[in-house]
Amino acid sequence: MAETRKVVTSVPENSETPLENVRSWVTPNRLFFVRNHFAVPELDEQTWRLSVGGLFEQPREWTYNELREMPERTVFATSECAGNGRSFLREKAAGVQWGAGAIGHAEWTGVPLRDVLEASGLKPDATEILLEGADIGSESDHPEPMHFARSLPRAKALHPDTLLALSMNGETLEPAHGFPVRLFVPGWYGVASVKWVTRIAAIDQAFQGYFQTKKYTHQRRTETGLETVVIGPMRVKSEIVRPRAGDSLGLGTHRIFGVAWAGEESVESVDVSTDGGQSWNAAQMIGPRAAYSWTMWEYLWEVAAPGEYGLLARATSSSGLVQPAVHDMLNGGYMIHHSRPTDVRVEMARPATEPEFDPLCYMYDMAAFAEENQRLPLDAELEFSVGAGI
Ligand SMILES: Nc1nc2c(c(=O)[nH]1)N[C@H]1C(S)=C(S)[C@@H](COP(=O)(O)O)O[C@H]1N2
Ligand SMILES: [Mo]
Repeated sequence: MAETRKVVTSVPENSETPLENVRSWVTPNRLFFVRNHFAVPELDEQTWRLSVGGLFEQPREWTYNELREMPERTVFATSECAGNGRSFLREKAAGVQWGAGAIGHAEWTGVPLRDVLEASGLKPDATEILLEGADIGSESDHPEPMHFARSLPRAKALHPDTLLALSMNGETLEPAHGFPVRLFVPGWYGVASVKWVTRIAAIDQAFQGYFQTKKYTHQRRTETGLETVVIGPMRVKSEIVRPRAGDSLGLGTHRIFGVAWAGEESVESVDVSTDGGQSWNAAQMIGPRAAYSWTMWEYLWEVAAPGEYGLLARATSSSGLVQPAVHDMLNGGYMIHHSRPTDVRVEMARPATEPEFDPLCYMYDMAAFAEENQRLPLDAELEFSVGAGI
């Protein structure tokens, strides 16, 4: 049976990427995690309309074909749900109980949001761009039905890499991932990337929507106390993919393999500890290292004594931000990016079971992917995603 997403809740669908089987830089669409608050709206590309209104010189409406005729741009980027890893928190937090797999990495293609905003003459006094999805529903603390909606600060909305995405990994968006058109905000937690977009409004006040102010916020300490902040850029984080927590290994050499990402930045390095954080060793980076994109890494661990081992990985971003050791309680049930131990047992008698695989096969997978999509060699493609970020 073909591999599928790991279902956390089925109505609405919330499902994880089967992270433990990741072997390629790009996550296939059918395995890419899904985070839905409400039922997937049934949209038809013939009748779909995008209304652009508010602080514009010429408010207008777009059809799907009009949007498709605009110049396209492609960005490789990782998307992580802000609640990813919530089930591992010692103090249970409300919300979907995600494991580690509410994350994926894809090639996103679409029309820069900026081009659509400029086509309508965005007024200088617009401070935020509000995007609304066609999906509608209620939450336990908000019984009135509402659309999923979020705003972006003007600067991020105008960044050329912020896309009204039409395709993912060279394929038309799946309904679950936002067909026909979704916003994609590289480097930001998934919540910013509004799916099934049907309405855009330019506004001059802070948007007060439910998913902007009641959910998907965190606290920050200021000189005068605590301040509520809207969730934005993804934090630096790594994840050990193999071995898995609870595995029993034999004596010998083991390949510790994982991924790391750093929001709008690229990953500079990953360090691995096999003694619960007392000592650290540099991991080997595998494949591309680019802004917005996750990077694969490995560390060859030679273990000569049986026992219980706590494996840890710690990523550092290109600007020197380091993954923290503990969860920041001010983040609540979001932005869970500390190094989480992967506890394994090493036994005297057990033979090494981890199948050997050559790092070159990762490179091969990427080349095959690019070829299959009849694109340029992947290293040329990557120039698109190496943005400065904001
Ligand atoms: N319209 C709409 N957009 C949405 C959501 C949603 O429920 N409705 N969920 C958001 C959240 S919290 C995340 S993490 C991402 C998930 O995108 P994906 O399902 O394509 O992985 O979509 C975001 N955009
Ligand atoms: Mo999310």
